[in-house]
Amino acid sequence: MDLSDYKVEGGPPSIFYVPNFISEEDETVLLAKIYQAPKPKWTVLTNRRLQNWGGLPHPRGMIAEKLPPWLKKYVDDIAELNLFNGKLPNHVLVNEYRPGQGIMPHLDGSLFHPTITTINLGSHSIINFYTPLSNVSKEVPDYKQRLRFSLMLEPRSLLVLQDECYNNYLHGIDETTKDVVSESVINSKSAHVTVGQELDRGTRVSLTIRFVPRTTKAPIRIGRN
Ligand SMILES: O=C(O)CCC(=O)C(=O)O
Repeated sequence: MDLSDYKVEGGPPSIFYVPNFISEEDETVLLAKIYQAPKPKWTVLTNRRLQNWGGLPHPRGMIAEKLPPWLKKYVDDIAELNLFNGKLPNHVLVNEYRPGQGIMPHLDGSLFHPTITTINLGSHSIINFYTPLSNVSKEVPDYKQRLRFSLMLEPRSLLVLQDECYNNYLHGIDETTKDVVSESVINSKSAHVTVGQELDRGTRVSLTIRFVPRTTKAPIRIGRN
């Protein structure tokens, strides 16, 4: 697959959106495996729940764990795209969002190589990108004003964000049960939606596949110097 065929124009470099990156069958298997994970594998937050696979990223290094074969298969597919400077992706964050849930605008930060790859499962979602906050020190951010562009994410699609898009733009997902496709959605054509279209959110599960450069074999004593 030549990722350059899937470049999204109209935003900062570099964004790639690949519809139908995985099949419906693969999606069913992945969702089944995720929901078969034992209950303690889930970290429950107020507005979503998540699973970490490959280890728990930490500033002092991630204690790397082997990825299970059902997940490794897709991590290997992503590895073939050569997005991590010759390194192989080693971490998968699974996020589950029920209708009405989302994630506050944020940057992913320095624990990761500056490339995010996300496989989307279940429901669609719309991810928004905002200008960074650094130049407006004490203001309470008005995210409506800071919105620069959005991307529609269909189930089974792959999203790749790199470079300026990773480093400079905050990304977030609104806590809503219904999305209305706006002019800000820069990939509407390739994601098969039109401006004004209303879409009810279902449960979306995302697999964020990344490379954590700093790994360690020794146990980390969290909270100690
Ligand atoms: O679910 C997504 O696509 C976004 C996840 C995300 O931004 C994160 O976990 O930091």
